[in-house]
Amino acid sequence: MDVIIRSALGLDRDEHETFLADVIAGLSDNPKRLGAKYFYDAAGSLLFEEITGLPEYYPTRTEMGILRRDGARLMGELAPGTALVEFGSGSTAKVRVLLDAAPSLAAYVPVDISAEFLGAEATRLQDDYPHLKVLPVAADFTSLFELPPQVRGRPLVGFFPGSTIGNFEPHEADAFLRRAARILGPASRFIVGVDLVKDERVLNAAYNDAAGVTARFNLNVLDRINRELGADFDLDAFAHRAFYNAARSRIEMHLQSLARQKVHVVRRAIAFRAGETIHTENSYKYTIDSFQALARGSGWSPFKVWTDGLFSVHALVNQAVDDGRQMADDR
Ligand code: SAH
Ligand code: AVI
Repeated sequence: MDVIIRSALGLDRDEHETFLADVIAGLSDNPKRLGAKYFYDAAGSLLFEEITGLPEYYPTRTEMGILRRDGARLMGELAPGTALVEFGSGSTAKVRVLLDAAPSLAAYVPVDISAEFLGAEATRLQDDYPHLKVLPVAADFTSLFELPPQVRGRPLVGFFPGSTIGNFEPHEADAFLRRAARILGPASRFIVGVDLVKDERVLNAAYNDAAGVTARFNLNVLDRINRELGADFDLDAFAHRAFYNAARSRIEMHLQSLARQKVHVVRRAIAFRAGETIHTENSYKYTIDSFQALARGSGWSPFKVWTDGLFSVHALVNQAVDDGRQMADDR
């Protein structure tokens, strides 16, 4: 399976150099921070898959339930030759439900930053759906990227499940939605999975599982920096911390230094105070109205939402074609 690698347009720096520059900049900042996209090397992708099966991590199970129940309705009627473009495809478990619900789809473009995992998943999917054109693209969706030439000119439906949109700051989510509208084009629709604000105990448990898998997922980013950038983080000297910040409607994940220590990244020494943290991820939770307001301001018209009370799946239509018209089944 050929994976098309599309680097960020306008940036001519090699991925390794960008990773190093981002790590040095983030660890030199106050408070220290690392971008959540760096969780996803091959090991991180496998750890995330393990998270999705944990009893405490409800988002995958609940979104799957909605897709199984309402998949055909949320795909709606498809013009001949329609292609589905998934942002952050991961294991492709969810798209299989949509492919089964909409067998007339002609092509599927999984887009993911975790290139090795993407290649393996795309091959598996192609074997299971031999009549579908599977066209994987390894790209960072925080920049503009090109779709494969085989889908240009086709009607496109975007799919962004898992509440990965929650890992963006609200202004980044706005920029992402605008970029997606540009990538998918004026006649497109977009299906977006969004986790909902809920009881803090449920949220805190989902990011502090008893088996410690989320802790391993969080710590893996330090392991990755050691492996790929020759750093000397002692993983036993950092602890996973995750908590719900109600004022900002987000789960925050941090790695806390258990002692005063120095870590070296290339030849740079980074000093940590005992108790100091590296902020590694936010996972924003929305209400149905707050997400629809965000979408409306970012180039998309919401026309339908499905929810089980814990999670929501939104169908949006590109404002470039919707032209302000109300859809018949407006919520
Ligand atoms: N869609 C799957 C996986 C969600 S995990 C699900 O719903 O279960 C988030 C996925 O997005 C991972 O596969 C990760 O590799 C990918 N990802 C994270 N940041 C990314 C980025 N900046 N560009 C492209 N893919 C990214
Ligand atoms: C991919 N993303 C939506 C997950 C989330 O819930 O924010 C990543 C994750 N982090 C810890 N557990 C899962």
